[in-house]
Amino acid sequence: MTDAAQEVAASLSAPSPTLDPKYFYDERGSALFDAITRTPEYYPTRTEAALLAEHADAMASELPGDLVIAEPGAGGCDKVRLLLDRWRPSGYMPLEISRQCLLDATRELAPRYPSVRFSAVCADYSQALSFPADDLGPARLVFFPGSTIGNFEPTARADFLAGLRRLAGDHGYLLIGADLQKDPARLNAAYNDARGHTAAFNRNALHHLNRRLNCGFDPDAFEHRAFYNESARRIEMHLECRRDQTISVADQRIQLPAGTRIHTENSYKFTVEGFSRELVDAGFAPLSSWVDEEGLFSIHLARA
Ligand code: AVJ
Repeated sequence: MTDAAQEVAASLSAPSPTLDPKYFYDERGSALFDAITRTPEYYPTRTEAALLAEHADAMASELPGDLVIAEPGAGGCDKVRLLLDRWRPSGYMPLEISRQCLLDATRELAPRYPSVRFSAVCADYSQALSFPADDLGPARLVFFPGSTIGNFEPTARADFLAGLRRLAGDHGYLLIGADLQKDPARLNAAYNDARGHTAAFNRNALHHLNRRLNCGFDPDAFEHRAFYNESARRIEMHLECRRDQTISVADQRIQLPAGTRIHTENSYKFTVEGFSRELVDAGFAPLSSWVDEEGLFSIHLARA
């Protein structure tokens, strides 16, 4: 029996059933996430890209000339292109769990940037953090865009930021995106897009588990629920079961009575000040942050 099966069985049979957001991301899930980022409602991706484009020079002016960019969870290596174009770093180190993603992206990218030394690392986040920087070589800039940091619970987030500090090394840097607290209506819209891509993305976790672990979910019997929890300052995504279901995983049968909600994701929202404090707590010295005119999204540059 696989670790994944055990993990899923345990989290689904808990009094409040949950699934790890990592189960969103099979091939279809990544394509659906891509579709989400192009909906009019989902502002984070395009706002962050605009901030990077507008301030790339200002960012570079606070960094040493000789730099290696390390990107945990690089995926398709899309966002870093802008930095490779503008900064021409001496190296780029994508760390990505999906071997295929890593190969496709680096094969496409590397020939376009002959002066950038590519060192692709196939590893998940937790392993990614144990690649210490060479303190004699170029400074390492850890790039963690997209407000992916918002997926971590507060304690895990503190640990992860401390891990990014280790990955950066003692003369390294961190460039990280953090989505901001705002009008709940705006947030609710971003996670309930009219085209239904977010709903499909949420349900895809069940399709993925059916395929991988043969769970026997009926994904269409689940309703997408996403809402801003104002006191916890996070978007919560759930899948609400419309009728009684029994699924099976790791030789266990798990009852999901009608009305059961599986909590699939938290996406925490920050303030610039609050996030800067978290960076300090993780051992970083914040240098600058950039926010768009509407105050939707922030990018933070910090020194180790
Ligand atoms: C990839 C975690 C940043 O939280 O906004 C998008 C994932 N979930 N729509 C986010 C997501 C639903 C996204 N992150």
